[in-house]
Amino acid sequence: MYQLYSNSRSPYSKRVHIYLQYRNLPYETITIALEKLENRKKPFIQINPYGKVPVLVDDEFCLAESQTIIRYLEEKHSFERHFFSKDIQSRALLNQAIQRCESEFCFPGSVIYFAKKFVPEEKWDKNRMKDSLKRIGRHFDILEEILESNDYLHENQFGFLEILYAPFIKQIELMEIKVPPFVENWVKRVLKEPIVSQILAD
Ligand SMILES: N[C@@H](CCC(=O)N[C@@H](CS)C(=O)NCC(=O)O)C(=O)O
Repeated sequence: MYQLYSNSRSPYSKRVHIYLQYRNLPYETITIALEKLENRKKPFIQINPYGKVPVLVDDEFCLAESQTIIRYLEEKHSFERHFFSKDIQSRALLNQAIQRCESEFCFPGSVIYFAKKFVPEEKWDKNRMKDSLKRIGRHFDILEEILESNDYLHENQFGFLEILYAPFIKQIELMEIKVPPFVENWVKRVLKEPIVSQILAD
């Protein structure tokens, strides 16, 4: 059985919970109390020297980084509808979209989210937040073009990308970002997926 080092408030951990349950893979959760800085102390720091959750343990093998964990599990198991197609260009396009999800949405989104949630307004880095908002706006315009003629981002099926985006699009209201109509419907569709809604409920 897999073990997942995780924290219930961590969006990156939630990605892996969604994936494991979507794929029906048995696992146990080991909670790391970030608020008590357990992630910065032994034994966790020996498991991931960067002190971040999630980390997957597969027997003796430890792996950090949410999208790397999902990719590892997807490559290890042979599922009927694999997230990675056999076609090299389709795989490359998925990799491109994964990269853009991280750098053009999740990263700038976190800048806004963490400021609004944890930092008093007088200490906000407003220029950085404005720049992040601009980047997300451009990213959404690009997603909007895809979603005008597709229900999902890659090969028109719920998949890897939706799992990566899910915990972050759940926070979209707090980020106060203008969301174009097709993206808005996609957000609703993704958050309504039974496993997604169950894991993101709390
Ligand atoms: N790129 C990493 C990011 C992981 C991450 O930032 N985890 C946060 C929780 S959401 C964490 O453990 N933060 C603790 C810290 O940085 O001290 C991934 O995709 O897994």
